[in-house]
Amino acid sequence: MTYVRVIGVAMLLLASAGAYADPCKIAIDSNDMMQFSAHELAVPTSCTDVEVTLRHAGRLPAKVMGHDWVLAKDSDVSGIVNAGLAAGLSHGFVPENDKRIIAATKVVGGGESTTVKFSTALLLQGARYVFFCTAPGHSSVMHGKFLFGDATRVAQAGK
Ligand SMILES: [Cu+2]
Repeated sequence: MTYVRVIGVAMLLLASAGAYADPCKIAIDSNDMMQFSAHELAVPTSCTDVEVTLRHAGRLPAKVMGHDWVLAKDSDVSGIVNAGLAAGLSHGFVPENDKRIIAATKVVGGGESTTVKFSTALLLQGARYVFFCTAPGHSSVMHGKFLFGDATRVAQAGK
């Protein structure tokens, strides 16, 4: 039963990831309505590196509806968002050299995409990670869970 559900979710993930068959490479879309295409992302613990590609399927420019993809611990999100606001658009709403940030893309506008690659060496299996957009006001809607391993929780969330 669990096995079947895991396969179902895996197929959904593959479908949303398009050409990516590698489970260590994730694609996520965003749009002009301040939305990510997924609220939960998962990579297996066998991934030593993870590559995340953020696409913006909308039309609005980055300064109006720009999005980025930032990964951090749940408890660090609000601190990073506030520091990102202070950093401003010229820094992609991401504070420089901030140790709390596990990974961050640049900000993209409509029709653009960007990719970030990061090591999983610092990720702990079972710890709570959150991905979010640091553009002003976006993180309350544009956020989701990032799971390192733990396929059971992924299967449950996929229902
Ligand atoms: Cu955004």
